[in-house]
Amino acid sequence: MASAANPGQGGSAPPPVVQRGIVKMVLSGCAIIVRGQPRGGPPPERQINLSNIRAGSLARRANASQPDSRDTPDEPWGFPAREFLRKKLIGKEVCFTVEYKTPQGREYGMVYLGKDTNGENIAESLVAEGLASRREGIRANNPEQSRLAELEEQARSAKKGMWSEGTGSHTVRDLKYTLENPRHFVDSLHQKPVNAIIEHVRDGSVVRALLLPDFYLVTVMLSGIKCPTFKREADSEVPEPFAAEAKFFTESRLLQRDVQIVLESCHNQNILGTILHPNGNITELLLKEGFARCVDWSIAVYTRGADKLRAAERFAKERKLRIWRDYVAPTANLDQKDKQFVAKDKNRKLRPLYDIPYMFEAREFLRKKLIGKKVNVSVDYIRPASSATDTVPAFSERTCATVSIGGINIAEALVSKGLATVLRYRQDDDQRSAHYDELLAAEARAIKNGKGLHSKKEVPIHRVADISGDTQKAKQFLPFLQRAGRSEAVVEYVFSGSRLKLFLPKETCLITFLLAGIECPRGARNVPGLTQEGEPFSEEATLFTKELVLQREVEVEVESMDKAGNFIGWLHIEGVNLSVALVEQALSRVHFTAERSPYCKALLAAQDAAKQRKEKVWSHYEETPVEEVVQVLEEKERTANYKPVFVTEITDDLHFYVQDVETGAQLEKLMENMRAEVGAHPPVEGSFVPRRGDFCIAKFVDGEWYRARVEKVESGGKVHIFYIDYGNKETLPPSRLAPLPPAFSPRVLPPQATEYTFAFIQVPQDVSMGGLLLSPHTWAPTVGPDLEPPPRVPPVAPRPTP
Ligand SMILES: *[C@@H]1O[C@H](CO)[C@@H](O)[C@H](O)[C@H]1NC(C)=O
Ligand SMILES: *[C@@H]1O[C@H](CO)[C@@H](O)[C@H](O)[C@H]1NC(C)=O
Ligand SMILES: *[C@@H]1O[C@H](CO)[C@@H](O)[C@H](O)[C@H]1NC(C)=O
Ligand SMILES: CC(=O)N[C@H]1CO[C@H](CO)[C@@H](O)[C@@H]1O
Ligand SMILES: CC(=O)N[C@H]1CO[C@H](CO)[C@@H](O)[C@@H]1O
Repeated sequence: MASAANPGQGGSAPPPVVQRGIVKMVLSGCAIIVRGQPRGGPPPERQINLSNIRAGSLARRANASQPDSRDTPDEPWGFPAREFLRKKLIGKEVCFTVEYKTPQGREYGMVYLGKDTNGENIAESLVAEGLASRREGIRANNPEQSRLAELEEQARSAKKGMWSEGTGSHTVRDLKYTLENPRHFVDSLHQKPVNAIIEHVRDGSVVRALLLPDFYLVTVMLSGIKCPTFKREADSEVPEPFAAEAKFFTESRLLQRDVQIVLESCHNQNILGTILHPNGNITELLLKEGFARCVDWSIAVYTRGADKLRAAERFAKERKLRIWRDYVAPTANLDQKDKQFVAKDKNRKLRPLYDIPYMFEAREFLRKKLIGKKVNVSVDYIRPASSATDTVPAFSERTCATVSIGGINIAEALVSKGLATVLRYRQDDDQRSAHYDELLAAEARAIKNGKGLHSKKEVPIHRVADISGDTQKAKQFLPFLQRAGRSEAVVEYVFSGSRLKLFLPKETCLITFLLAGIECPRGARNVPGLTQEGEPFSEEATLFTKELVLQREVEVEVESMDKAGNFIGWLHIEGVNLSVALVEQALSRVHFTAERSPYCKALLAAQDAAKQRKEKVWSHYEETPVEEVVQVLEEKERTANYKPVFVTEITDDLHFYVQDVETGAQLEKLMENMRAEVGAHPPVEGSFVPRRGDFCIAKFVDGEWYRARVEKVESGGKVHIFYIDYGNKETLPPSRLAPLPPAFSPRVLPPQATEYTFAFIQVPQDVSMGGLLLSPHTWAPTVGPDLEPPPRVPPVAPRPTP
C-alpha cells in the first residue's frame, strides 16, 4: 500500500491521508478490494466499503455448515451496480481515503479513479446512475453528503436504475450453482467459446466462472496443467511452494475479467476448459513462467495443441523457473534413433491372446497393418530391466519406440480404436513417447466414442478350440478338415522348419500342423534329462519358415494326422508351396511319402537342383561324378589372370605376401620421398601415441623408415606393428615409431603387400602328421609358375626380428 499511516478515525481529524492501490476485485456495488504493487510476492490487500451509499447486495450460497441457511438471491440492482464498478475499476489504479473504521476492522472510504482525488468519485457515479442510494453519513453536514443528495434527486427524477418503474426483478440473476449433467452440458456446447466472467481464483489453475448469458456458476480447471495448490490440513490451508505466486499470477490477469472459455471436458462437477483472453492464454503463460506443470490425464482434452503446452513447460524447465528450480534434465541413454526396420513378430504365448479382452483384436490389427511391412521406428527411451515383484513379473530391458507407417503412428491408431490404453507416468518421468500427448488425445476420443475397450458393449469372446496335442478331438476334426480342401489359417507359431501352430479363423480352432512330403532337419531338444543336439541346418530351416509364414495368412490342405494328434498337409502362401520351397532351399529332403502327392514332381525337381548345387543339407553329397567338378575348376583356371609379383613374406601357416611389380616404381619413389622428408624433419621422440589401427612409420633394423600399421598396443607399451608394404610384423618400443606424414598415406598409395594363400591345400593342424590335405574350400588367386624375370631390383624387404 502506498502508505502505512493510520487513516483518520471519525471526529475532527485533519484531511484524511490519500492512499493508492489497484482494484483487484469488486465485491458488490459498494465494496471493493484494493491491492498494492507486488514486491517479490503477492501484495497486501484491503477491503474498502464506500462511505455514504448503499447498493443492493449480491446473491449468496447457503452456508453448508449452518443447517438452516439458504441460498439468498441478488437484491434488485445489486448485480448491475457490481457490473458498473467492475467495468470501471477492475485492474485500474484508484486512490482512496479511509474515513471510518468499524470496531471489527471494516474500513469505509471515498474512492476516486486515478492517482488523486480530482478523479471520478465512484460513490457519486453510482448514485447518479441510480445504482446506489445515499445513506445517512457517519459525519454530519458533510459537503459530500449534500452532493450525493443532489445526485440522487436527479437520478430519481430521471427514473434511472433503481428509480425506474417496476420492481427491478429483471436485474436479479437466476444463478445456477450446480449442473444437472455436466457431461451433457459440455458436449452440448461443441467446444464453442462461451462468454464468462471469472468470479474467483482458487489457485493458479482452478477458477470459478460465471457463464453468460445463463448465469451458470461453474468451477473450471485449466485443461492440461496444474499449479501448486493450497493443501487443506486440519483447519488451515498449507500452500505448496509457489501456490500463492501462481494464484496471484492468474488473479491479477483474469479475476473479474471478461473472457471466453472453451469447455473441453468434465471431471465430476468440475469442468476442464481453456480460457481465452485477448492478452494471451493463461495456460501457456503459467507453464512458461514455471507456475504450472503439464498433467497427462487432462492434456488429452486440450484442443489447442498439447505440443504448445509441452514446449512452454520445457521452456520453464530449461530455465529452472520457479517450480522447476531443482529440475535436472534426464540424461539421454540413446545413441541411436530413427532407424528403419522390417517389422517382425514377437512370439507370444497363446492363451492370453484369446482370453484377455481385446488382445486378439489388437494383435490382429497390428498383424494386418504391419507384418512384413517396412516401418519407421523412432526410439523414445530404453526401459531398464526390472526384477519381479509380488504383482509384476520381471522384465528384461526394453527399447520403447514410436512405430509409424505411412505417417500413421501405430500406437495412436491402436489407442484411438480402443485397442490399447495409454500408460500413466509420474509427473517427473520424462521417459515416454515423443507423441505422448497425441496418444492421450486419441484415448480421450476413444473413450468419448466408446471404442473397443471403452465401449459399453460386451467384450467380444473368442471361444477357441485348442486341438493341438489332443488326439481325441483331432480325430473327430480330421474328416471335417479333409473335406474342407483348402482352409484359411494364420500361422501363430513356428516350432521348426516343418512344424507350426495354426489358427483357423473359420473353424475357430488351434492346430499343430506338420508339412507333408518332406524331411526337415530335426531341431535341438532340451527336455530335462535329455539334451539332443539339432541336426545341421535345422535352425536355418526354422528361420526360413518363420520369415516366410509367421503371422501370415496362409492356406492349408490337411491330408492326414499322426498318432499325437498333429495334422499333416500342405501349406501355401502367395502361390508358394512351403514344402517345395524348403526343398528348393536345400533345407529339407523329399520324404518317400511324397510320391503319392500331386506335388511329387515339383518336390523332386527342386531336390535335384539342390543336390547339383551341393548346398546345405546336400553339401556332402557324393553321387555326382568328380569329373564334373574338375571341369568347372579348369574353366576357371583358363581365365586366370597372371601377374608378375615379388614375394616379400611367407608366414608360418604358408600364406604369403606379394608386391605388384607394376606399382613397384611408385612404392620406391614414395619411400625415397618419405625418407627425405622424415630426414629433413626428424620426428620428436614420443610424439606418436600408438592406437590400434593407426598408420605410422616404423624404423626397421636396417635403420630405415617403413610404412606400418599398429595392430596392438601392449599394456607394457610395446607395440605390435604390421609393415603394410611388405607383409611382415614386428614388436617395437614406441620410440621406434613416428606419425605417417599425410603425403604418404595409404590414400596416396594403397598398402602394397597383398596376402595370398595357396588354393586346394591346407597346412596340417598337427605338425606330426606332415603332408598336405586336400580341401575344396580354399580358393584364391594363384601365382603363375613361369613368369618373366622381374623388371627391377627387388626392394629391400624387411625381415622380422628374431
Ligand atoms: C461491506 O461490503 C460488503 C460487500 O458488499 C458487505 O457484505 C458488508 O456487509 C459491508 N460491510 C458493512 C459493515 O456494511
Ligand atoms: C459458515 O458458517 C460457519 C459456522 O457458522 C462459519 O464459521 C463460516 O465462516 C461460514 N462460512 C461462510 C462462507 O460464510
Ligand atoms: C519413413 O519416414 C520417411 C521420412 O519421414 C518417409 O519418407 C517414409 O515414407 C517413411 N516410411 C514409412 C514406412 O512410413
Ligand atoms: C488457445 C489459444 O488461444 N492459444 C493462444 C494462447 O496465447 C498465445 C499467445 O499468447 C497464442 O499464440 C495462442 O494461439
Ligand atoms: C515352389 C512352389 O510353390 N511350388 C508349387 C506349390 O503348389 C502350388 C499349387 O498350390 C504350385 O502352383 C506351386 O508352383
